[in-house]
Amino acid sequence: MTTLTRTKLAIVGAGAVGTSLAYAALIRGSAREVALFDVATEKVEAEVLDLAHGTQFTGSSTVVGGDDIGVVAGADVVVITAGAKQQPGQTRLDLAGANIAILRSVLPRLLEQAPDAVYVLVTNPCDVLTVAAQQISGLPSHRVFSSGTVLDTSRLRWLISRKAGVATSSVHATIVGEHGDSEFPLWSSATIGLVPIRDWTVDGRQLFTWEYLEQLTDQVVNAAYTVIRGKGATNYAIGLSGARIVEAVLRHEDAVLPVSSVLDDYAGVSGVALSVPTVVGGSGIERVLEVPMNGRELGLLQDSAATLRRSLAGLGF
Ligand code: 6V0
Repeated sequence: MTTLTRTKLAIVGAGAVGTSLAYAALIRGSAREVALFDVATEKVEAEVLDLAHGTQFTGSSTVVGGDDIGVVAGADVVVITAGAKQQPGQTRLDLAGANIAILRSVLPRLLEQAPDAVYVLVTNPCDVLTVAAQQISGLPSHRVFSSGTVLDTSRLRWLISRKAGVATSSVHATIVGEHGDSEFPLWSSATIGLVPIRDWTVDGRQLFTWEYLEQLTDQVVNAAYTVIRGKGATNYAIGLSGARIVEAVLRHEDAVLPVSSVLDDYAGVSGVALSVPTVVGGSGIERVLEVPMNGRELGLLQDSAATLRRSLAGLGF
């Protein structure tokens, strides 16, 4: 995959997530230029050098960066990964106050440098931060959204593919709602190939019983906690998820991805950002898709929206 036009991806925050995104974007050729900005001078300069030293093997991409916000100038997409991350035992919503303060300080300066960019929030709690970023920046909601449940959906598809013995790309199942504890899968529309997941059988035996689907849901919801317990951060899969989203924008793909944007009367939900299948293209959010949901799923979506609304209200949004 190569990108022929001049495209620039700016990444704010050169920590575990930002650098993994840069690495994934360089290898995948997601953008012609990748720029990393971080306030930690030595760290960002070292990360840029280490990435640059490998560009002989990454096609025509270049990588630049530093502690001067000017490095993001003219970016087409800005991905924000700066901020505090979950410690063992913390939920994503616990991070909101500190990370909104970072947004308030950095967003106005980013907008000066990259006034026409599409802004993608990865920092957690990414749904809450999307509403905050939209209000702080005044950007139209199609230009500021979050990676939402793209990562969680990838986790779910991997689990299903392993059980069914098919390629991950042949699994069509999506996690929607908060990127956090109230997220849930849309089982009513999940298929493996063209087969509804509940009809998938091996030797005449149903593989995906309700009990098993519940276990899969728990594994996805708890995936980040499991990884963080073991290695302190999740970074590779979110790096790849971020690169995929960036490509959808820079290549004007109109790809359907479960990103999170501020909704306007979506199944009765307004003013809250949460993930639902969304067409992502050159303008950012091209269209939020109405998808079939059964009564239970609609109820879970309302519950997830209510969780986020309470969190936003507590933060003065
Ligand atoms: P990290 O490794 O601590 O890196 C954070 C970086 O942000 C550090 O290098 C800081 O110096 C930098 N930083 C802090 N303030 C600023 C600022 N004002 N301007 C520029 N840089 C700044 O954290 P990590 O990379 O592991 O995680 C970053 C965020 O991503 C956290 O909030 C995570 O919770 C979140 N994640 C979100 C995911 C998602 O799916 N949305 C997935 C994984 C992690």
